[in-house]
Amino acid sequence: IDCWSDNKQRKFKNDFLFGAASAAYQIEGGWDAHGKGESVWDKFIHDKPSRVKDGTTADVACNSYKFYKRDVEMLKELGVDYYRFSISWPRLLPEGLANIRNEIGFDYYENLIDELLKNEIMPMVTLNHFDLPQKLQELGGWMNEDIIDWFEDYAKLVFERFGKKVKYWITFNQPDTVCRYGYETDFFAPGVNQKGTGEYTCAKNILLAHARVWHLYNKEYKQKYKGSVGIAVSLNWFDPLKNNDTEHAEVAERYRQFTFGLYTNPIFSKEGDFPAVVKSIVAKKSKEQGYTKSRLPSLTSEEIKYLRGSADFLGINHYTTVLVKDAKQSTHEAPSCFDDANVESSYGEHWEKSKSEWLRSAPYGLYKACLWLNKNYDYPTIFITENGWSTDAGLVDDSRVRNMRGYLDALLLAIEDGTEVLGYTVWSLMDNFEWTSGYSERFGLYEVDFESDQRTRTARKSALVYKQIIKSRIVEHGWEPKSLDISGK
Ligand code: PNW
Repeated sequence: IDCWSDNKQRKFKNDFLFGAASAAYQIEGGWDAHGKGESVWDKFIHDKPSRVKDGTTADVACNSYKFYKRDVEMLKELGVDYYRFSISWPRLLPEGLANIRNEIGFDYYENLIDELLKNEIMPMVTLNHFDLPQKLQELGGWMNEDIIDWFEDYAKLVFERFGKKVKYWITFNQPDTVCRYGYETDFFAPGVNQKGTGEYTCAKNILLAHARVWHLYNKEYKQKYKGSVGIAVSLNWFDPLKNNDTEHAEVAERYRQFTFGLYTNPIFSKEGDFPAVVKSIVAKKSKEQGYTKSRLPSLTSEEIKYLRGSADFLGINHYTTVLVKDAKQSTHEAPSCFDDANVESSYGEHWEKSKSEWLRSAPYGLYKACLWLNKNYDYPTIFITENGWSTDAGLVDDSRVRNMRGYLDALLLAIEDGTEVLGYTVWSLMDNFEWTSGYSERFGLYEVDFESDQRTRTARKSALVYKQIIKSRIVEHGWEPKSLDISGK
């Protein structure tokens, strides 16, 4: 029980939606099957396998390309309302552009969607979850503004084919992660490592690509299909290291703007544009560093208008809380987006540790993040598009259960205080390829045996607990499953 709990029994309303998430590259495998093109992640890892901690690849992963029906069966076992998955752009358009289409790829997603609908599970589809077609990267990827057209062409083909069956769309998963780790550094694909400008240039183009596709849907499909289009942003909470300290509070706020604010301010704030504090700091540092203009590109007044309000909902991928203080003498390489933000981060001493270095359990952060969004963006419509926990392999995952209950409690409080939340999505339905951590960090409600040809999936304890929460719509801390058999057969 959390210290801020008052023992009042809160309940999720009947129309509150529960889901589970995955992403194409992390689960599908079939990396070159039946005409699929190469993605930046295929190339990133094939070129240098040592980039992955355990030396594994996602070439087969969970083999959902073959076993997607089993995935739907699991979703059915859990009793979720929706499944958040992503489409691999290079599986549909092997070279990224609309001139060459891989019909087998379209059929794969059609089959998956039909299987979901047959089981009364709504598809929530992410158009791009990190796996950009490599051919487009060779043309500059997110650094080339032509990509706004390319992304629109891709989205149009997807809406034409699946618009009738899919009501929830997400343009991008964590554009912040793509730009910061893929373009500013070489930690993630495509590993461009352009310090000082990589993140900002990428951010502008990816935001405009998002807005283009929201406008496209709004104009051409909204009336007909009545769906909604949002964006999923990495939105952890940043608290001041020292509470009740004005300087620390300012630093935490600055860091919020340098991380998620860069992406949410242009779309969800009343004034639009990149956050004022980011604009002024980057302009000032750029000048000191001898640049002729700010490393942060400016947005024209038309672009600001075009971006503002260009989402039907805000998807938040929320995992943890980080405590920050000013770095004073920056320890970060300059110029870089890290030097611009200039903070040092740490975690609460007593926060439970997961298997991932960056992930500690601090549910109150979700509550605070929601209140911040309400205050700054006037009660936006929110989906929790990801929340989860990593462990070692093993079916009894009590730490995941604790974490999930804590975050759902926090969410209930945020809702009680007026937050407009449509649904909650667990990351992840099953263990999968955790990017550069390979299979060493398990996020699944279902364990996957990566040694077996069948990639056998088995429910963990947390799967049974989640099933019970969905059914009862309350978070019962003492509840224990009678057995680990979820199938009920
Ligand atoms: C998300 N952080 O990434 C991604 O959307 C998923 O594909 C991924 O598997 C999952 O979370 C677990 O990592 C994140 O440092 C990566 O706070 C890093 C952070 C958060 C989310």
